Amino acid sequence: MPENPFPETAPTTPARPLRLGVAGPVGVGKSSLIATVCRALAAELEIGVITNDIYTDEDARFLRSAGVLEPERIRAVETGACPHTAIRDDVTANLLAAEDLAADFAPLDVVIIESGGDNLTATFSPALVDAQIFVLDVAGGGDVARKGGPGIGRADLLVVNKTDLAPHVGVDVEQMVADASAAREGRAVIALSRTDEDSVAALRGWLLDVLASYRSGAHVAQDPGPMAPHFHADEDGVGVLHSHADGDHAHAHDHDDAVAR
Ligand SMILES: Nc1nc2c(ncn2[C@@H]2O[C@H](COP(=O)(O)OP(=O)(O)O)[C@@H](O)[C@H]2O)c(=O)[nH]1
Ligand SMILES: [Mg+2]
Repeated sequence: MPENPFPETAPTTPARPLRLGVAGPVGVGKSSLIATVCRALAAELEIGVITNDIYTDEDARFLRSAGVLEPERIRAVETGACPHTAIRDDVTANLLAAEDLAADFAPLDVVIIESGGDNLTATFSPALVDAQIFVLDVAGGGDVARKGGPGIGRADLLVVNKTDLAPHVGVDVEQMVADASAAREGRAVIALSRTDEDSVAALRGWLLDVLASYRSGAHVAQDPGPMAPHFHADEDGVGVLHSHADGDHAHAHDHDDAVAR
């Protein structure tokens, strides 16, 4: 083939794997969803996983024991007291882990990054992930989807998880999905249960579509926006109210307002 005289106009094939974030509060089923995705796609995609735990590598160990990937393909980043910082404000540790995985297991198709998940509004920086899933579960209540927040409103995909539990917790899944869709102005919503094959197929199809769009150069990483101000303990066990407004990269904890525990 003759050399392209206009290389800058040539379609660009991304040189690195798609990075996919999975965020949402503790217990909504993020690790289980990642295990489900790995199971559904392991035969056709090369996948690596990074977990973000506060003090442990619990999520990484769960995923290794699920046996869905070679254990070495699952890496843990320990984030300290403020896990959302590592996915939004200072993403260095996660970027290094993603690059190491991509180098060690080249060529990878997808690196999935699970957030530490302590907060309803934590979102990934578009500097870290190309696309992100926000996960809610029906057991958290049918009205959560209506309450909004950056992840619920603007993540690339919202998953309403554990739909098999809906009859037991009195939640109307269709209504919850309709509320979520309204809050998201048409962005994708999937009602998922790991025991419902059709819903797993929908999730699988969504990821393959995003991957195809990423590879074609058409996909643009979106920023759902900064998380809401929130309150939690810092490294010294002192309660602090703080925000992650864009530009707040110093992530200063205002100890004047600190509340001793
Ligand atoms: N009934 C039901 N339980 C689920 C489903 N997915 C996850 N779980 C359970 O929810 C709990 C929390 O799941 P986990 O993946 O650790 O949540 P994470 O903290 O968001 O990573 C575990 O006991 C899982 O077995 C599901 O589709 N249906
Ligand atoms: Mg987890």
